[in-house]
Amino acid sequence: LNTSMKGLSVLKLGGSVITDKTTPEAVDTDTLETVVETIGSAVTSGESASTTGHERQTSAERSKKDIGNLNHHSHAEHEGLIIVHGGGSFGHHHAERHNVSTTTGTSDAAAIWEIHDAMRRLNDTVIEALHAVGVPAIPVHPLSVATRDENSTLEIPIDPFSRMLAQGYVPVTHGDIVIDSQSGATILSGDEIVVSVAEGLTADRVGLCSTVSGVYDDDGSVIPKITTYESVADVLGDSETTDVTGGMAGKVRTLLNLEMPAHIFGPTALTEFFAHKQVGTSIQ
Ligand code: IP8
Repeated sequence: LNTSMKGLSVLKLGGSVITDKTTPEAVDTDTLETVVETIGSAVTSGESASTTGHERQTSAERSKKDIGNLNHHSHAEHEGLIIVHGGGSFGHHHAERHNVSTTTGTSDAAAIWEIHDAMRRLNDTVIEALHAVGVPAIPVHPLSVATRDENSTLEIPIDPFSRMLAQGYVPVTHGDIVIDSQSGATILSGDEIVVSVAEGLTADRVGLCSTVSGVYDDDGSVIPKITTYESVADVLGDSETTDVTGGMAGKVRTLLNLEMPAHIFGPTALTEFFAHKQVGTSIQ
Protein backbone atom coordinates (compact mmCIF):
# COMPACT_ATOMS: atom_id res chain seq x y z
CA LEU A 1 0.00 0.00 0.00
CA ASN A 2 1.35 3.40 -1.00
CA THR A 3 1.37 5.43 2.22
CA SER A 4 2.37 8.70 0.62
CA MET A 5 -0.73 10.76 -0.21
CA LYS A 6 0.06 13.53 -2.61
CA GLY A 7 -2.21 16.52 -2.04
CA LEU A 8 -3.34 15.30 1.36
CA SER A 9 -4.46 17.95 3.85
CA VAL A 10 -4.74 17.24 7.55
CA LEU A 11 -7.15 19.65 9.20
CA LYS A 12 -7.57 20.02 12.94
CA LEU A 13 -10.76 21.57 14.20
CA GLY A 14 -9.89 23.01 17.58
CA GLY A 15 -12.05 21.90 20.47
CA SER A 16 -12.72 25.54 21.30
CA VAL A 17 -14.05 26.12 17.76
CA ILE A 18 -16.69 23.38 17.84
CA THR A 19 -17.60 23.47 21.55
CA ASP A 20 -18.35 26.13 24.12
CA LYS A 21 -15.35 25.69 26.41
CA THR A 22 -16.99 27.46 29.35
CA THR A 23 -19.84 24.92 29.66
CA PRO A 24 -19.24 21.16 30.10
CA GLU A 25 -20.29 19.12 27.06
CA ALA A 26 -21.74 22.01 25.08
CA VAL A 27 -21.42 21.86 21.29
CA ASP A 28 -21.12 25.24 19.56
CA THR A 29 -23.73 24.24 17.03
CA ASP A 30 -23.60 27.47 14.98
CA THR A 31 -19.84 27.42 14.50
CA LEU A 32 -19.83 23.66 13.86
CA GLU A 33 -22.44 24.12 11.14
CA THR A 34 -20.57 26.99 9.50
CA VAL A 35 -17.25 25.13 9.54
CA VAL A 36 -18.81 21.93 8.27
CA GLU A 37 -20.58 23.78 5.41
CA THR A 38 -17.21 25.15 4.31
CA ILE A 39 -15.66 21.66 4.45
CA GLY A 40 -18.68 20.33 2.54
CA SER A 41 -18.29 22.78 -0.31
CA ALA A 42 -14.53 22.26 -0.50
CA VAL A 43 -14.81 18.48 -0.53
CA THR A 44 -17.82 18.16 -2.82
CA SER A 45 -16.89 21.20 -4.98
CA GLY A 46 -20.31 22.74 -4.51
CA GLU A 47 -22.25 19.58 -5.34
CA SER A 48 -23.91 19.43 -1.94
CA ALA A 49 -25.52 22.82 -2.61
CA SER A 50 -27.51 21.32 -5.48
CA THR A 51 -29.41 19.07 -3.09
CA THR A 52 -30.46 21.71 -0.57
CA GLY A 53 -33.62 22.48 -2.51
CA HIS A 54 -34.97 18.95 -2.02
CA GLU A 55 -36.98 19.78 1.08
CA ARG A 56 -38.57 16.36 1.37
CA GLN A 57 -35.27 14.56 1.61
CA THR A 58 -34.18 13.69 5.12
CA SER A 59 -30.64 14.67 5.90
CA ALA A 60 -29.70 10.98 5.92
CA GLU A 61 -31.09 10.53 2.40
CA ARG A 62 -29.39 13.72 1.33
CA SER A 63 -26.04 12.66 2.69
CA LYS A 64 -26.36 9.23 1.09
CA LYS A 65 -26.92 10.88 -2.28
CA ASP A 66 -24.05 13.32 -1.78
CA ILE A 67 -21.75 10.60 -0.53
CA GLY A 68 -22.58 8.63 -3.66
CA ASN A 69 -21.66 11.65 -5.76
CA LEU A 70 -18.51 12.22 -3.83
CA ASN A 71 -17.33 8.63 -4.17
CA HIS A 72 -17.89 8.83 -7.87
CA HIS A 73 -15.79 11.97 -8.30
CA SER A 74 -13.52 11.83 -5.30
CA HIS A 75 -10.19 11.44 -7.05
CA ALA A 76 -10.83 14.20 -9.55
CA GLU A 77 -12.19 16.76 -7.11
CA HIS A 78 -10.20 16.52 -3.93
CA GLU A 79 -6.99 14.81 -3.14
CA GLY A 80 -7.66 13.68 0.38
CA LEU A 81 -8.60 15.15 3.70
CA ILE A 82 -8.19 13.88 7.24
CA ILE A 83 -10.03 15.74 9.98
CA VAL A 84 -8.86 15.65 13.59
CA HIS A 85 -10.90 17.41 16.25
CA GLY A 86 -9.96 18.50 19.72
CA GLY A 87 -11.61 17.95 23.07
CA GLY A 88 -13.03 21.34 24.00
CA SER A 89 -15.57 21.20 26.81
CA PHE A 90 -16.03 17.45 26.24
CA GLY A 91 -12.52 15.98 26.66
CA HIS A 92 -10.84 18.63 28.76
CA HIS A 93 -13.67 18.89 31.26
CA HIS A 94 -13.58 15.15 32.05
CA ALA A 95 -9.77 14.95 31.88
CA GLU A 96 -9.51 17.65 34.53
CA ARG A 97 -12.18 16.05 36.68
CA HIS A 98 -10.17 12.81 36.75
CA ASN A 99 -6.84 14.63 37.05
CA VAL A 100 -5.47 13.11 33.86
CA SER A 101 -3.13 14.89 31.43
CA THR A 102 -0.71 13.97 28.65
CA THR A 103 1.79 12.94 31.36
CA THR A 104 -0.34 12.14 34.44
CA GLY A 105 -2.20 8.91 33.85
CA THR A 106 -5.04 6.97 35.38
CA SER A 107 -5.57 3.23 35.75
CA ASP A 108 -9.26 3.61 36.52
CA ALA A 109 -11.30 2.00 33.73
CA ALA A 110 -14.35 4.09 34.61
CA ALA A 111 -12.34 7.32 34.24
CA ILE A 112 -10.88 6.11 30.92
CA TRP A 113 -14.36 5.32 29.71
CA GLU A 114 -15.87 8.64 30.79
CA ILE A 115 -13.19 10.67 29.01
CA HIS A 116 -13.33 8.50 25.89
CA ASP A 117 -17.13 8.37 25.89
CA ALA A 118 -17.36 12.17 25.94
CA MET A 119 -14.93 12.39 23.01
CA ARG A 120 -16.75 9.67 21.13
CA ARG A 121 -20.06 11.50 21.52
CA LEU A 122 -18.49 14.74 20.28
CA ASN A 123 -17.08 12.75 17.34
CA ASP A 124 -20.57 11.36 16.58
CA THR A 125 -21.86 14.93 16.41
CA VAL A 126 -19.07 16.01 14.04
CA ILE A 127 -19.58 12.97 11.78
CA GLU A 128 -23.35 13.53 11.63
CA ALA A 129 -22.86 17.22 10.78
CA LEU A 130 -20.44 16.26 7.99
CA HIS A 131 -22.84 13.68 6.58
CA ALA A 132 -25.60 16.28 6.49
CA VAL A 133 -23.51 18.31 4.01
CA GLY A 134 -22.43 15.33 1.94
CA VAL A 135 -18.96 14.65 3.32
CA PRO A 136 -18.29 10.88 3.46
CA ALA A 137 -16.83 11.01 6.96
CA ILE A 138 -15.97 7.89 8.94
CA PRO A 139 -14.62 7.76 12.50
CA VAL A 140 -11.27 6.56 13.82
CA HIS A 141 -11.29 6.27 17.63
CA PRO A 142 -7.70 6.45 18.95
CA LEU A 143 -8.32 4.59 22.24
CA SER A 144 -9.02 1.41 20.29
CA VAL A 145 -5.94 1.58 18.03
CA ALA A 146 -3.30 3.96 19.42
CA THR A 147 -0.94 3.56 22.40
CA ARG A 148 2.02 5.23 24.04
CA ASP A 149 5.12 3.06 24.37
CA GLU A 150 7.68 2.94 27.24
CA ASN A 151 9.14 6.26 26.05
CA SER A 152 5.69 7.89 25.83
CA THR A 153 6.00 7.86 22.05
CA LEU A 154 2.66 7.69 20.30
CA GLU A 155 2.02 4.67 18.11
CA ILE A 156 -0.95 5.08 15.81
CA PRO A 157 -1.56 2.78 12.84
CA ILE A 158 -1.60 4.59 9.51
CA ASP A 159 -3.19 1.86 7.38
CA PRO A 160 -6.80 2.55 8.40
CA PHE A 161 -6.34 6.18 7.32
CA SER A 162 -4.66 5.42 4.00
CA ARG A 163 -7.19 2.74 3.10
CA MET A 164 -10.12 5.00 3.97
CA LEU A 165 -8.59 7.79 1.87
CA ALA A 166 -7.95 5.40 -1.01
CA GLN A 167 -11.67 4.63 -1.11
CA GLY A 168 -12.63 8.31 -1.07
CA TYR A 169 -13.67 8.60 2.58
CA VAL A 170 -12.75 11.40 4.96
CA PRO A 171 -11.37 9.87 8.20
CA VAL A 172 -12.42 11.88 11.24
CA THR A 173 -10.41 11.21 14.39
CA HIS A 174 -10.08 13.06 17.69
CA GLY A 175 -8.07 13.81 20.81
CA ASP A 176 -8.65 10.94 23.24
CA ILE A 177 -7.31 9.00 26.19
CA VAL A 178 -4.96 6.15 25.24
CA ILE A 179 -3.20 3.27 26.97
CA ASP A 180 0.25 4.37 28.11
CA SER A 181 2.88 1.75 28.98
CA GLN A 182 4.30 4.08 31.65
CA SER A 183 1.22 5.36 33.44
CA GLY A 184 -2.00 3.49 32.78
CA ALA A 185 -3.76 5.79 30.35
CA THR A 186 -2.92 9.38 29.40
CA ILE A 187 -4.47 12.11 27.27
CA LEU A 188 -3.63 12.12 23.59
CA SER A 189 -3.93 15.57 22.10
CA GLY A 190 -5.41 16.03 18.64
CA ASP A 191 -2.26 18.00 17.81
CA GLU A 192 -0.12 14.90 18.41
CA ILE A 193 -2.37 12.88 16.10
CA VAL A 194 -2.07 15.59 13.43
CA VAL A 195 1.73 15.31 13.56
CA SER A 196 1.79 11.48 13.49
CA VAL A 197 -0.72 11.12 10.71
CA ALA A 198 0.66 14.00 8.59
CA GLU A 199 4.14 12.52 8.83
CA GLY A 200 3.05 8.91 8.43
CA LEU A 201 1.20 9.76 5.21
CA THR A 202 3.55 12.51 4.02
CA ALA A 203 0.71 15.02 3.90
CA ASP A 204 1.15 18.16 1.83
CA ARG A 205 0.03 20.53 4.54
CA VAL A 206 -1.55 20.86 7.90
CA GLY A 207 -4.19 23.33 9.07
CA LEU A 208 -5.15 24.13 12.61
CA CYS A 209 -8.50 25.86 12.65
CA SER A 210 -8.62 27.62 15.99
CA THR A 211 -10.71 30.35 17.68
CA VAL A 212 -7.89 32.81 17.03
CA SER A 213 -6.77 34.13 13.64
CA GLY A 214 -3.21 32.92 14.18
CA VAL A 215 -0.41 33.50 16.66
CA TYR A 216 -0.58 37.09 17.90
CA ASP A 217 2.36 39.38 18.39
CA ASP A 218 2.54 41.74 21.41
CA ASP A 219 0.89 44.49 19.37
CA GLY A 220 -2.14 42.32 18.55
CA SER A 221 -1.20 41.62 14.93
CA VAL A 222 -1.03 38.08 13.54
CA ILE A 223 2.55 36.84 13.11
CA PRO A 224 2.65 35.71 9.45
CA LYS A 225 5.44 33.15 9.80
CA ILE A 226 7.24 31.28 12.61
CA THR A 227 10.38 29.28 11.97
CA THR A 228 11.87 28.94 15.49
CA TYR A 229 10.31 28.68 18.94
CA GLU A 230 12.80 31.15 20.42
CA SER A 231 11.53 33.91 18.16
CA VAL A 232 8.03 33.71 19.70
CA ALA A 233 8.69 32.31 23.20
CA ASP A 234 8.03 35.71 24.83
CA VAL A 235 4.61 36.28 23.28
CA LEU A 236 3.18 32.79 23.83
CA GLY A 237 1.21 32.71 27.06
CA ASP A 238 -0.88 29.87 28.50
CA SER A 239 -4.38 29.03 27.32
CA GLU A 240 -6.93 30.73 29.57
CA THR A 241 -9.54 28.01 29.82
CA THR A 242 -9.12 24.38 30.85
CA ASP A 243 -6.69 22.79 28.42
CA VAL A 244 -4.61 19.87 29.61
CA THR A 245 -2.58 19.63 26.43
CA GLY A 246 -0.57 22.86 26.38
CA GLY A 247 -2.44 25.67 24.61
CA MET A 248 -0.84 27.74 21.84
CA ALA A 249 2.76 27.35 23.06
CA GLY A 250 2.41 23.56 22.82
CA LYS A 251 0.83 23.80 19.37
CA VAL A 252 3.64 25.94 17.98
CA ARG A 253 6.30 23.60 19.42
CA THR A 254 4.51 20.57 17.97
CA LEU A 255 4.03 22.12 14.53
CA LEU A 256 7.64 23.27 14.29
CA ASN A 257 8.62 19.60 14.37
CA LEU A 258 6.64 18.89 11.22
CA GLU A 259 8.25 18.52 7.83
CA MET A 260 5.37 20.07 5.90
CA PRO A 261 4.00 23.61 6.30
CA ALA A 262 1.32 24.17 8.94
CA HIS A 263 -1.09 27.06 9.31
CA ILE A 264 -2.95 28.29 12.38
CA PHE A 265 -6.03 30.29 11.43
CA GLY A 266 -9.57 31.17 12.48
CA PRO A 267 -12.82 29.62 11.18
CA THR A 268 -13.42 32.51 8.75
CA ALA A 269 -10.18 31.67 6.91
CA LEU A 270 -11.13 28.02 6.30
CA THR A 271 -12.33 28.65 2.74
CA GLU A 272 -8.98 30.25 1.89
CA PHE A 273 -7.11 27.35 3.48
CA PHE A 274 -8.95 24.97 1.15
CA ALA A 275 -8.10 27.30 -1.76
CA HIS A 276 -4.41 26.82 -0.85
CA LYS A 277 -3.98 30.47 0.10
CA GLN A 278 -1.60 31.78 2.74
CA VAL A 279 -3.74 32.05 5.90
CA GLY A 280 -3.16 33.01 9.53
CA THR A 281 0.28 32.12 10.86
CA SER A 282 2.42 29.69 8.87
CA ILE A 283 4.76 27.50 10.85
CA GLN A 284 7.64 25.91 9.00
O1 IP8 B 1 -8.12 19.33 22.48
C1 IP8 B 1 -7.59 16.59 23.98
O2 IP8 B 1 -7.45 16.91 22.62
P1 IP8 B 1 -7.00 18.39 22.20
C2 IP8 B 1 -8.53 15.40 24.18
O3 IP8 B 1 -6.69 18.26 20.75
C3 IP8 B 1 -8.94 15.19 25.60
O4 IP8 B 1 -5.76 18.75 22.96
C4 IP8 B 1 -9.55 13.90 25.89
C5 IP8 B 1 -8.81 16.06 26.56
